[in-house]
Amino acid sequence: MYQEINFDGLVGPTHNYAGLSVGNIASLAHRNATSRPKTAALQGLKKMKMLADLGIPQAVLPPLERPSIPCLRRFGIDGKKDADVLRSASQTAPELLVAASSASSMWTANAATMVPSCDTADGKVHFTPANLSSKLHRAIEADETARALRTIFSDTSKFSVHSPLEGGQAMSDEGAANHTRFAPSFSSKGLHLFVFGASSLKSDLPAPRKFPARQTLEASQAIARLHKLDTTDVLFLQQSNEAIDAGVFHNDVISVGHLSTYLYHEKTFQTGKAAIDQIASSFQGNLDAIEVVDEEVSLEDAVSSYLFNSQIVSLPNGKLAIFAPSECREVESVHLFLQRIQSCSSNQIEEIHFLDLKESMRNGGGPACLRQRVVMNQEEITALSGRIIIDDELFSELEAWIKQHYRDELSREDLSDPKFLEETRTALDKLTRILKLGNLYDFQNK
Ligand code: SUG
Repeated sequence: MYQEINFDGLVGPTHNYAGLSVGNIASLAHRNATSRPKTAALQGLKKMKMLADLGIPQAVLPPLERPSIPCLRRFGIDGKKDADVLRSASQTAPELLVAASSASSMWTANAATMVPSCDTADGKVHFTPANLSSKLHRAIEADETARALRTIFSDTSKFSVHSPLEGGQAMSDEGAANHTRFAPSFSSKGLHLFVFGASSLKSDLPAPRKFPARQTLEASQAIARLHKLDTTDVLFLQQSNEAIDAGVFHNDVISVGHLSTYLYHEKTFQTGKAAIDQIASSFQGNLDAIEVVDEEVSLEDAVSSYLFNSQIVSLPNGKLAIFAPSECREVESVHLFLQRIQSCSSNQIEEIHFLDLKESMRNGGGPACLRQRVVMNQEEITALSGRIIIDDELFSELEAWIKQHYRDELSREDLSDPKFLEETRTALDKLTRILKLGNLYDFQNK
């Protein structure tokens, strides 16, 4: 019996608004605003608790070490002590320091692409950490994410954690945000939909004009091969350029799939309805396709509310629930749409919950961005390392830890404060003890 566990990223102590993501409208709109790291982390943790309380399996992934002094050193910023490196970076390369301080690893939908063992030729669970090569602050996550995944999914007889794809921009990969597994049940073989924005090798495919496409076809194809998926269980479809130019920088900002259900905007794919027909005909089950037409919810409303970044999850009774950002209640067209699908008996959606994730949302990260879905059987779950499954006790410890170690507010200047560097390290060091992850971070291994 397989089940899906949501691995949410714990928001790190450096959560801030640096405006680093061109193409992500919320990120640019909040550039240099004062952030509230404590609130952000508590909002994320509350989401985990809410799902766990409803009987939906929930786990947590630790944040990465930020500011990343090793990263600054790799880019040539020297100093005897780490505080010297920080000072030198703030004086000579302030933009680099900001990139090296981003708490962006919270959006674990971008941590990796994962496929379960029931779908792979070698019977292993496969992960490829995303190289995130389209943005510097995200690209520097990849190797550390690989380390964290190898620490937790450490049993190599069951889990295969690949290295992030090499090849830079041509192999640009953003992980599960552009990947959906459809299956009649968690235990049955799935259909893997890989959505890409552009191709690095085929010149005849259209590309967006205003904003960059973050996923290439070639990266998606490489992952499908590495994960030993059957070619008949794989589909590669191009995201609509119009959507990317409207701020849909990942496919999970315009569609969300879960088991047999697919909630999508009519402008999701470059080939429109033909793409949906392809999914339906390749799927070994009945696809419950819920289309949202532009007339009902415009692309603009979809992007500002993050409707499609809702999580769809299975409740213990087998019915589905939607966890939507609270912004969906504020955008009238979206709220009306949600009320309509909840009252409609032709779909499996029984409950709709709203989540206050405003701190993450201001950086363009909604509920679904904050989680990596991992489908595993019982043996694989038992083989996990660390203490990462959310229960009442772990929740309380993490809550107390956040309250003790996080700042209420953070601004750009705080990132160059050596005291802040120490604070984050004290916090992360303690976190590895709570989560029983050993010395995960570079600063612990010096
Ligand atoms: O990569 N924002 C993230 C948001 C990621 C959302 N993830 C998914 N859709 N799955 C990004 O654009 C903003 C950071 C800043 O500006 O400070 C940022 O990185």
